[in-house]
Amino acid sequence: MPDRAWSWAGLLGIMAALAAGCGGGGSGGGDTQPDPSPPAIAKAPAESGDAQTGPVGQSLPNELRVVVTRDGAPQANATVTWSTTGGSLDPASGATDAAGIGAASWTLGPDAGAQTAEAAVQGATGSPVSFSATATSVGPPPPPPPATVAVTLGNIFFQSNRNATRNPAVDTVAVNGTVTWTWVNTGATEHSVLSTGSTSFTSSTTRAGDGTAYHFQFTEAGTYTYNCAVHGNLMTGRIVVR
Ligand SMILES: [Cu+2]
Repeated sequence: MPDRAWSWAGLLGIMAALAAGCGGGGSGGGDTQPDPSPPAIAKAPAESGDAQTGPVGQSLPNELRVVVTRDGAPQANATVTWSTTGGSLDPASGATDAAGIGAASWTLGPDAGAQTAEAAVQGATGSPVSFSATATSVGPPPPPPPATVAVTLGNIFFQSNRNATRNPAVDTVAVNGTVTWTWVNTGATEHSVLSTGSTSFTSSTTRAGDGTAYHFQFTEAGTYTYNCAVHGNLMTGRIVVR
């Protein structure tokens, strides 16, 4: 990376020049210049990123921002060191821009509650600047939908075996999961599972017979509605695949 190498060389040069300047001022003879004022660091006046709230272990939406000045003027290329008791800051150390702004992205640590981060500039008035954030705990992820779902087909209804919803019977199944409709106490009455939605699946034939079953594997996420070819919207159901 030639760019990076050049930039490090430049930084070292600036640091060497500063060191030489200090030494010269101290040991020099007659015409001493007044010591330069120390730099000052403070939270950026706008959008400092202080007091954000976010889930533990995740990056806060806004960067933390400080402004470094000297005698009231923005100081570019000041090295800001970022630290936190939990989590991480990116970058751990960075230079201020032309407006004197230094910024870092804060990924919160694993513990819920108040967390703090600091920005420091060596020798600067007001250093370190302290930021706070509130980390919220993350609940367990919702359980995945089941891989198999059973629906009872009766006279004259569809009913979810899982949650007892009926006309419509509403079920959720995992992608690649299988739904089984079983004819229960239907006697000689014919029924079917007829796909009716714009996202469709393969309908069953129209048939009678207790214990008859129809299976369909849903390989694509979506919402699938159905009714019965014989009884229409007198018996309905819906399958959500996700
Ligand atoms: Cu029917």
